[in-house]
Amino acid sequence: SSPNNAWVTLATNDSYSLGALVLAHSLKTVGTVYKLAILITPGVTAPMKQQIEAVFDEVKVVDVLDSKDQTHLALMCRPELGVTFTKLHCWTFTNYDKCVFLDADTLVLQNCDELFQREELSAAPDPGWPDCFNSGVFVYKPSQDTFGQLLEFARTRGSFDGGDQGLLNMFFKEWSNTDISKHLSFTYNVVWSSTYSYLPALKQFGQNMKIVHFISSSKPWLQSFNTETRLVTSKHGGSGLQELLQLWWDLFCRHVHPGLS
Ligand code: UPG
Repeated sequence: SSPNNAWVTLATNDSYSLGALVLAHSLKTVGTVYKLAILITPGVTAPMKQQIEAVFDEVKVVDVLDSKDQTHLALMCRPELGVTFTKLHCWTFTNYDKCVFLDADTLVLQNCDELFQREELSAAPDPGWPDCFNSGVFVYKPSQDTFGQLLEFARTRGSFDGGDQGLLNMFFKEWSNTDISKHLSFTYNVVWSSTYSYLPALKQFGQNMKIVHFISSSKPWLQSFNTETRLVTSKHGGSGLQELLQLWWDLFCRHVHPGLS
């Protein structure tokens, strides 16, 4: 039997939940043998939660307003780190041996179950500053102890970008110069930026892409979609983005939309 591993994502509201649902179906489509788990907050509505429960093996509701928990205390000092704190809860899935966290705006194109052979913390470089890893895809080992240390770090040191990426890069700062096996190939987190791309590399290596990450304005659910032709039209267009957005919408139409109506 396969090890007790899980893919983990996060959604704090219904729009990110759409991303999480499509992501889950993309993982099923590529035939992963591992579990699907998700962190949600009370910002996700009841009907959406039902859809999520039908697809994910485990749904953990994190209530950031619970005044008795450690998280809330930390939050009071730094309210701007709300979503960051929520993502850190992924370390509390201690019922799994190892996990891979995926942002809700990622899409899995090919099976990548081999990621679970990597150790904490493995991630791919961020194209904006490649000495930092992008925190949209990372391999980690759930641990209450690490969770506690991360919260303490957040409370005392904060995050240099106000988000989880700055925090995690400071906490796991040896990532940049210690162990190359913790550097995932960019193909595991192809951060799609509308402002920059290395076109010849895309042409050469594009077919190796395993996970695409639709950051900022390229979020699939924010594009316009023609319900008659079933085609998406991106304002940001160009260089293969359109095709990837279409893949997202095809999964959405086939597996997610029927459950919503
Ligand atoms: N998220 C929510 N609700 C929100 C905002 C974010 O559930 O209102 C979750 C969701 O899973 C999302 C992730 O958090 O995919 C990251 O947020 P996103 O809006 O996708 O951030 P980006 O600007 O696209 O991403 C960069 C990094 C990402 C990091 C984030 C903040 O790629 O990994 O979490 O910056 O540091």
